[in-house]
Amino acid sequence: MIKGFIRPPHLRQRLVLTAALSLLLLLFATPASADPPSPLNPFSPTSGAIANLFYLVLAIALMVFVVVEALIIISVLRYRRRAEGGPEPVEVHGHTALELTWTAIPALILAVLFVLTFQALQAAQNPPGDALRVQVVGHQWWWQFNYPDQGVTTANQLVVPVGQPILFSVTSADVIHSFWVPQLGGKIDVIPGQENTYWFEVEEPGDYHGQCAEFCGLGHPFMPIRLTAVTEEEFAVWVMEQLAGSSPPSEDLLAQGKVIVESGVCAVCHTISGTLAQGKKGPDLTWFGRRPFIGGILENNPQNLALWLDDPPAVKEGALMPDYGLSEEDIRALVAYLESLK
Ligand code: HEC
Ligand SMILES: [Cu+2]
Repeated sequence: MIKGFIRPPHLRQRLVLTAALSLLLLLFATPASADPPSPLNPFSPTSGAIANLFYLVLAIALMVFVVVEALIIISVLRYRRRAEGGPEPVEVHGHTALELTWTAIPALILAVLFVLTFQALQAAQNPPGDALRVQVVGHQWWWQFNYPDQGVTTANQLVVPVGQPILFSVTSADVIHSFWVPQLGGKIDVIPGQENTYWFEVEEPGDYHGQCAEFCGLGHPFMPIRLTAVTEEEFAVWVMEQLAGSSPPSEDLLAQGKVIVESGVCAVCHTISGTLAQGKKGPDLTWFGRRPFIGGILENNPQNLALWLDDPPAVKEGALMPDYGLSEEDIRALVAYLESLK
């Protein structure tokens, strides 16, 4: 045996190590920067309530951590073996007061957290007063948004006014998804055959990023939610723009594109209001030319649209719009027509 080689570390070394590790843990527990769409950077009263709950739980956990660690360190120091052959330590069995205390305190903490969590959940479900209604339908792998009171339908892109509660009723056309815009509210399950409701209110204009938060198949990572919050006036203008009839294309190319869409190749799945295309399986294309993204992931411009029409699953893995082997001429006509819908 190599004497003194595998010696238990000194008490002071052990303390330094413990302190260093604790510091490291604290570093990791520090909230990340405000840049990513973090639930800890809330812009809605409901997400604010969730963030506050998180900080409360964190504070309580830190207090428990400090008290428990302090007791451990004090015990280690105070009751360490001081000398070889000292007296045996006294063995203690049961301590009613202590046991009652360490049962009562956690029970109390849990009871308080239960009540506060329940209140936050209730508040997130029932909007105060007048709310804008939005129906969310999850599809593999895109979002359908209906505004029943405005008669507007969009895909992947949500536009909402600031300072007004928005009441979402959420369901799915196929599998289970989860609707989540982290800075605005908690996750809500998107379940076929069931309607879940919840609300949030956006406090500041801007773009907010969300994402399907329940694995729903191949295209799951490409199921973003683009939410733009605008002023009440801008929202009214947006609704009017959505409702204004689409002007019939005059040029030959546009007309040709429209014919292809209406002939049934596209019409079985897509709706373009004011035309014969009334399919419901794919996104509504009525104002496709105004939409910033194709499939929610690709910038909407003629080049990208041509790429999409040429082979949708090549652009977005798993997309449920097949490659129709369209000719170059057909694609040109379709791009002209679809991009003119604005
Ligand atoms: C079998 C049904 C089906 C048919 C037929 C179909 N599509 Fe699609 N289309 C879809 C689905 C589903 C999506 C959504 C794919 C995704 O984002 O995952 C889509 C998406 C699109 C988009 C992007 C929409 C958006 O808002 O991002 C365009 C543009 C489009 N289709 C055009 C066409 C055209 C033009 C035709 C006819 C040549 C056509 N589609 C035929 C099902 C179909
Ligand atoms: Cu999904």
